[in-house]
Amino acid sequence: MVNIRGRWLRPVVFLLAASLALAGSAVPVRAAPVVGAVFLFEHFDGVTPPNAPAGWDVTDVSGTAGNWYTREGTRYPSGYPAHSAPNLVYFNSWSASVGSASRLFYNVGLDLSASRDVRLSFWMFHDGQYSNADYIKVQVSVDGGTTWNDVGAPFYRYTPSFYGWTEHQVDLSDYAGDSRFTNVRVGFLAVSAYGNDMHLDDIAVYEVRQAVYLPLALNAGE
Ligand SMILES: [Ca+2]
Ligand SMILES: [Ca+2]
Repeated sequence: MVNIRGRWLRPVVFLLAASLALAGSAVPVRAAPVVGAVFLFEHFDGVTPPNAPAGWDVTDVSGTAGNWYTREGTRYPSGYPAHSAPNLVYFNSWSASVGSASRLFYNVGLDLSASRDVRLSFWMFHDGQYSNADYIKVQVSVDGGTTWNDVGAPFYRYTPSFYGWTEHQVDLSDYAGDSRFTNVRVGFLAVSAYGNDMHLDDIAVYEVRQAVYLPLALNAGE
């Protein structure tokens, strides 16, 4: 059972309630997108730091100084809690020399073949301390982890005058809805520019269902 901690259940319940409240209007209501199947949700809170949860692996892509670890709260900058307590996962760009790169990836293939609209979301801690261009790229492998493709734009750690968690989303629909996509691995390539560390938490891969129409049958019997 995937623990989604009510994060998405609340909006879904709200939308259902809103649809029911409008049922008497007899006008079809188009609701906002809602979450369907959840293929992966990782909050990193079930392990003792610095260990990684089951299924998660790390590989160096450039140099060997880069590493990913779990931790209670941020390291550099220090003193900020995880997005979901107690743990987050971080890449050591504060320690690893410029250009060091390591991939954190879920080494279990996801079957996205039956879902058309799939997204990856995650929370990233941004800080305004050093303007160094440390960044993370989402990557996908469909051949068991041999080759990896970049998906979407990079996410830079540095954000002027800001210290906090931001949710990011990446569209994985190019890797879903086709029989080729029964074994999809997702990863995060971190590249150091020797600024602060890069911290992530609450990584999810899920299906989005669009265009929920009000069932007119709700009005039957009135
Ligand atoms: Ca390493
Ligand atoms: Ca967490």
